[in-house]
Amino acid sequence: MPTELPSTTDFKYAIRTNRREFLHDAGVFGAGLAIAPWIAGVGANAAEQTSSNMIVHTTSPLNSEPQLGELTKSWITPVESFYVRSHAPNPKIDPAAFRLTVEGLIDKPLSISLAELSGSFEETSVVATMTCAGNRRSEHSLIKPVGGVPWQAGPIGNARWSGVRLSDVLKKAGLKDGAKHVWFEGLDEIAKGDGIIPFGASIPVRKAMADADAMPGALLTTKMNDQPLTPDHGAPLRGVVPGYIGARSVKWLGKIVVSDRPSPNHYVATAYKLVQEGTPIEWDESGPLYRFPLNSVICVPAANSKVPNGKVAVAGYALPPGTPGTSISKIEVSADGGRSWVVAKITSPVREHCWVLWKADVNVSSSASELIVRATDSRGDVQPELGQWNLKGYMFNGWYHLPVRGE
Ligand SMILES: Nc1nc2c(c(=O)[nH]1)N[C@H]1C(S)=C(S)[C@@H](COP(=O)(O)O)O[C@H]1N2
Ligand SMILES: [Mo]
Repeated sequence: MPTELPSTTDFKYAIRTNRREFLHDAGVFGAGLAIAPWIAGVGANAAEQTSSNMIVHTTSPLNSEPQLGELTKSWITPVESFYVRSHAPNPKIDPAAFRLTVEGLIDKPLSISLAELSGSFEETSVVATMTCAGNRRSEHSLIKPVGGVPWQAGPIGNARWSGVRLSDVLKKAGLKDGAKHVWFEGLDEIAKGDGIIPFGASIPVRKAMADADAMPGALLTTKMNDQPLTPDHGAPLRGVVPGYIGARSVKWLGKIVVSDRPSPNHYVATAYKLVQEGTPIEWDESGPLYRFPLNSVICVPAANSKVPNGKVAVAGYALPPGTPGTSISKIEVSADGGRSWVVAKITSPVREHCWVLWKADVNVSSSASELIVRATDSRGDVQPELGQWNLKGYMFNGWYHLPVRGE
């Protein structure tokens, strides 16, 4: 197995080489056999299957993702099928005593109860996709092993989030000159080194204030799919930042700080960055991740299914990048290793910061060993053929390969 990335300037080539070497060393590389057999189900070994049909990676804290086939059943993901990614057990919060505090570079510090929040600010809802930066992490490990929860392609979901606009709360507090970043702090207690830290995030003030008609820059939410937030998803209050990786949408939100710089919290200052070696210098050189990348995944049929020779019904999701105003414009599926592509039919609404669901009838020959999907966004950007390996296994968005067995 390769232990280091070649120091070539052609990173794409390096990845391909490593992937081949990996397969070769693992004894499964053969002529015409691509990476497919390894993709689905990778990392599932340690995970536990529950009656709720979720793949549970860890129980305390809970880290779980749905079976892919569940995801394409509905554009809005039911809460029961929505992944959970928590760094510590759910904090116990008394909603009656709960206060959200707002401090920092503002004119008027605030301490707001849940009743005051819903009573003083206009309620609004948005449909937005939440996805973990570690979605598809198990595919990084095919190139070179990475640590962390071995997510398959299920830590993603689309929900209707209801609450108040963050911009309205910041306007009430009054932003001072020099206010550039908004920090969020959760009420959870994460053991880190010798101490306990909360989960934290931050977003630029400009993003917080960037409300469009149908799309707020960020929301402080109390409901998910028109029901009160569940403890796993951050009750009683969570931030939701459309277009950004899930890590910026802080659950159990207790504190907001307005600052001239990004949050020094571990999950902004160190984690959630793209690094290769992970040297202290490299961490310092890298900026925090914000927007999620263009992506697409095949959810049906299940991995390693036997598919008949002839037309096969294929379905999945595609996510536009978190670039403002960008939506999905095309999804293509190939059953011949990328030589020819069938354009899929989009079966859901098409919006910025939201996934689309799609389906396609694809002609599969008896020799086919995999199906591939790739998406194109409204700016004309196409998903890259190869995912870019990084130490923490974030943002994997290479063409998705689904292994199948032709008849
Ligand atoms: N307070 C707090 N907020 C958090 C987290 C956390 O561990 N603690 N995890 C983050 C990460 S990494 C993701 S991907 C999303 C997951 O949201 P979900 O569990 O509601 O799906 O929550 C984010 N917000
Ligand atoms: Mo995440």
